[in-house]
Amino acid sequence: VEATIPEPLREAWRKHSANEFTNKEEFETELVRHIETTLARSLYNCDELAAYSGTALAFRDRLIIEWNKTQQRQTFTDQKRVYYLSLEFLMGRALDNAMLNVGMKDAAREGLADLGFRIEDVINQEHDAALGNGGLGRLAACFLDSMATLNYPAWGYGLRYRYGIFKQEIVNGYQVEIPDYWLDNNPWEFPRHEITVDIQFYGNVKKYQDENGKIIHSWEDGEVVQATAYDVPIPGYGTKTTNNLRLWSSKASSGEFDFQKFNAGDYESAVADQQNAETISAVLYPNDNLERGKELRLKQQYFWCAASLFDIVRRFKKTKRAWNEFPEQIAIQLNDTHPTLAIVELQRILIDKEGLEWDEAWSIVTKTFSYTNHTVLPEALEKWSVPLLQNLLPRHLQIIYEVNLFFLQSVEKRFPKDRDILSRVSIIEESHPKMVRMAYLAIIGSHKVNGVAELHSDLLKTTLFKDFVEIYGPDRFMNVTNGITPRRWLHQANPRLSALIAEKLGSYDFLKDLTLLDKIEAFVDDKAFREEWSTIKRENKLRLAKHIKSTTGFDVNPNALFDVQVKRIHEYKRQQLNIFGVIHRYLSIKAMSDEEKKKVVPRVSIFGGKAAPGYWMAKTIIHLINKVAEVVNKDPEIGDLLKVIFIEDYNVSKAEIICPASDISEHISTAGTEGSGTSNMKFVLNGGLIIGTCDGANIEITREIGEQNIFLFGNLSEDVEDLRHRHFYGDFKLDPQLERVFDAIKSNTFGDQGDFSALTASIEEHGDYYLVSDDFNSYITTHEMVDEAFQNQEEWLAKSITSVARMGFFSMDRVTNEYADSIWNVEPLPVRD
Ligand code: KOT
Repeated sequence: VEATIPEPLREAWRKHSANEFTNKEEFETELVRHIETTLARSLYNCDELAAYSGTALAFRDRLIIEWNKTQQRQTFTDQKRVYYLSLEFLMGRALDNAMLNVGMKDAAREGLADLGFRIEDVINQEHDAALGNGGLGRLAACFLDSMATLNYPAWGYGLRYRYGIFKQEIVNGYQVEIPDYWLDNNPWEFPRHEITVDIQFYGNVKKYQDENGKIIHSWEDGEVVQATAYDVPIPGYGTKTTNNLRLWSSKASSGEFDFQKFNAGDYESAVADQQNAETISAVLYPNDNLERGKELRLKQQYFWCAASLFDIVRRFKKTKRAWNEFPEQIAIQLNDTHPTLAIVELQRILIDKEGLEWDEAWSIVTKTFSYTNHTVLPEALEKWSVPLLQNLLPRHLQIIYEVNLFFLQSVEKRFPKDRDILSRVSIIEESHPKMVRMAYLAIIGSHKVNGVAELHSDLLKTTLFKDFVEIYGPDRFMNVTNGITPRRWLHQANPRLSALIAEKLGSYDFLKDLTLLDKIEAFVDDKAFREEWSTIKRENKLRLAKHIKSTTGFDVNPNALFDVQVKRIHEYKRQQLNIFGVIHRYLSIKAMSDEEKKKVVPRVSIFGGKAAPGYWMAKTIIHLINKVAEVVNKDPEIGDLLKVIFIEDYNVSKAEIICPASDISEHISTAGTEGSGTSNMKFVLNGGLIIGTCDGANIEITREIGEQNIFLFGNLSEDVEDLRHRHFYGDFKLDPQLERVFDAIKSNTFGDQGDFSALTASIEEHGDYYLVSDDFNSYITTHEMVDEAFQNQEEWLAKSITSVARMGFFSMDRVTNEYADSIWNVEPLPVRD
């Protein structure tokens, strides 16, 4: 294509093509130009928000220049690309990240200062892009950052929700949800009104025979909704590569609205159709680790999969390659089962639209797709009812049945004597109504399936997917332990620590190769280094204390041990264990003499996280935390020894303040329930110690940093089933210390005990599924060890430094390279100048 454009034309374009600012002066010129022209403001009415918009526009120009070059290079080189399909991308803010990635933050800081602004205030104007719930969506965002940084030709595909995850307010101790409308003046997206796809729903399937006697399936009638592309540039760190995140937005197919209906006087129904179509991409489902089988969710999934697949196939067809080259050009990663319909959609395109034979098509499909499982929790495993699919996607249901038939036939051939295996592994669960098991469909339609931490992947192989390991052999199943991007989670969140490390290592190279961190272990006894390290932690604690003061009005003592648990609220993550532990501590302090109190290590227990709006038990836990905070924080017998803080509306930008400020953080899920966890990694990378169960990635963190540097407690995963079984048969005795906590709750110490009875009953009366009582003693004892360890600040500091030094393994770059090598088979493609 490149060669077909005449040289004079190319020369003219080259001569006039946009230039990037390269220093402070040029940045200021661009900033003022955007403020005065794009924004129509001036020196006299430029507030911080306008300064933010201007700065964002200036950096956006830079990203777009790089984005164009990257996309051209990827198109002309025509090398294999990765498509990462995720219903969630929890990006957080973009400006700070863009400044750091292009290496111009210092220039921007000085330039903004010249023009009368503080860079921190400007950065703080940005609204988080919060198109995700928690770990799964944040992992997708870290993938994008690493894929760009490592120069992989890669695109993300997602939905452009009008409303991201709700904003959380705490009113009288209860969570209240506020819609998160985030799209006004979002400079980071580019509407591509010319890139649209019509997506069909409902209707019915007609069968024909063509002139050669071949059976043709035609999906007819139904409704059509239009998908429009919105592109978000994703800059890599220290590279020109700028990848693309394409988000789809829905609207009625006929454009504005149906003019026929409108002219016929049916204005209301014309507008209603429009609104109906727009509903598809209106709102992110606010459930983490929970699937509820709602029709609108299924519509979202198909809308997004079909638009993305159409786009990918359209791009492939332009290359004029043969279909069997499709898997050599394209790798599609499924972020959990949410995009599983993409497998069915590709098969449909290949056989119904492109006329391939079933087997040839299916071979292309399975070579193209791979699937990541993130959870073993039964309530999170997606199943769609057959009647729902029949109605919404009739042709897809036929294909699913066909895939299942061929699959079961092959299983029967291999295991002729095993009667039960067929019903166990069937994609269709024979329930009422029948259900489609999406995880099974995803396994059967992929060439690789991975879990997200060693324990999690082992559990998949020995429990959930055991039969499939028998059927396909162990090679289809693998582990890739999660990671985090050191750019955002060290450099951006903790600039001073990053600078200290860079000073010792001689460069910022560790941000691109995190294993280089191991070199700081040599400074563990260096006095000046240690002092600087602890000063930085203190500064970070002060920054958080300031945030707490401004949002809650409470003063917290920066010398106290900051004990943090921030993540989605879920029974399996056991914030209830934490707050019961806090109550235990409160009761213990109250029972102390003045003399005994002098020995207490002051604590600030910090909680944060959202509960799914329909998850009552999670909301009850939030309520209890806030009620305990009310009582404890104003109890004169307690003073500074214990404070309980609930940080409202925990999100990515708050995590950037919280993670660097913890002394200890809590990762205390019931063993065998957390897929990986990634906040554990963020805290350790920022020099915090952790208390955790032997679950998810905690186990591998322990292996890397050494068990003397982590506080592990609680029952092991292999004992969980047996304990639950015993509880079920009545073998349950409430831990006596927990009983004391429950007694306090029941005597209305924290407000009306009736508010919390479901929570205590789930433990005392309903089998304690999450083993709170079984782990309570071990938890309390381990916290006593934490107190003791904290009193020896010198040793604590050594643990902190050593742990950071050994965290290289948890870089998202390692993760991305593992996927690239063993799943996608793609190579980096650096951008030329
Ligand atoms: C499941 C259904 C709906 C929405 C989210 C999920 C979900 C989230 N399943 N697993 N996760 C988390 O994924 C993270 C990234 O791999 C893990 O670190 C974490 O342990 C999972 O709970």
